[in-house]
Amino acid sequence: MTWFTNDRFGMFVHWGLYSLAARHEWVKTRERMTDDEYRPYFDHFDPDRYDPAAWARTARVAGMRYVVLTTKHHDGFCLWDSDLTDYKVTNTPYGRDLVEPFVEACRAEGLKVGFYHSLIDWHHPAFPVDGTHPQRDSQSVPAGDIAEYRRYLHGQVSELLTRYGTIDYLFFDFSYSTRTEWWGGKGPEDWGSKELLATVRELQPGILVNDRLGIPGDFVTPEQYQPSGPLAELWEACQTLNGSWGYDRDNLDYKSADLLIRMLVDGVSKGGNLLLNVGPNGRGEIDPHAAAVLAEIGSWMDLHERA
Ligand code: FUL
Repeated sequence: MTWFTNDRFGMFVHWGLYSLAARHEWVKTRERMTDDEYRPYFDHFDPDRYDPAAWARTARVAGMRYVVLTTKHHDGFCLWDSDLTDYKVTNTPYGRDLVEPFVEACRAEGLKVGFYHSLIDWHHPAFPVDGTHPQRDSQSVPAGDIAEYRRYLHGQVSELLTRYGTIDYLFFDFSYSTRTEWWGGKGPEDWGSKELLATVRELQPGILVNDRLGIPGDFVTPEQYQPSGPLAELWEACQTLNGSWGYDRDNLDYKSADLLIRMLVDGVSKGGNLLLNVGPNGRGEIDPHAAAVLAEIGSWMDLHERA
């Protein structure tokens, strides 16, 4: 854990089909879209401006020391060439694995590599419809098969942890240890959390794993708030620049660099990390507002950071 508590500041990257919709990463479920309605984003996914070296440079210059990419978000779209689904980048017009160049670019900048991976999946037919699902109000949804989905989930995590060398960090999303009505009650036994975590540790002995499998992990993840004091566990606040994780074109409600620096200092003073999000657009670029805020943070870090 030494690197994690030393480095303190990371970049979260939410990027996927929803970046083309450009109005929040939950757009499919917020607007109750069917697979067919969501399909155009897949058919047009062709990020010609994807330049992971530029992302990694932006992160490093901002003073960030690790980067965490959404390999699959809740919409189920996979940014790598998974053998277990057709719903992946290599079947879009872009046609190439996006994760490998991302990992290489991070390493080239001396950054640690993290993956975010959604437990929830709004595309896989075996995933039982729950309160988060776009088809939650539909009268005729198939029951799903959680055991089959669990095999898929475990298989995909194994792919991610065996194809790209050392992976330093894994952010699963999300489970509650207590069952709640609104989202349908999936918990650690549905995900096979214990077995999954054991596999993760076997495949990547040095990896740090978050707490959202619904069982204890290595660190906890306050989301969009700063804890009021030090916590008993290792912790990392994840924060957005403008309230949205996925690219949200018309949302210009950006936090100032001043506020974000205060949040970083506040967290570090309480023993925590800051994972600050960017949502690149559908062409793969970090938009100018986000880039400007990060550059300003970088100037401050350059003056005040101590190795
Ligand atoms: C949440 C997700 O539902 C959001 O879309 C985002 O990925 C955030 C970091 O975690 O639980």
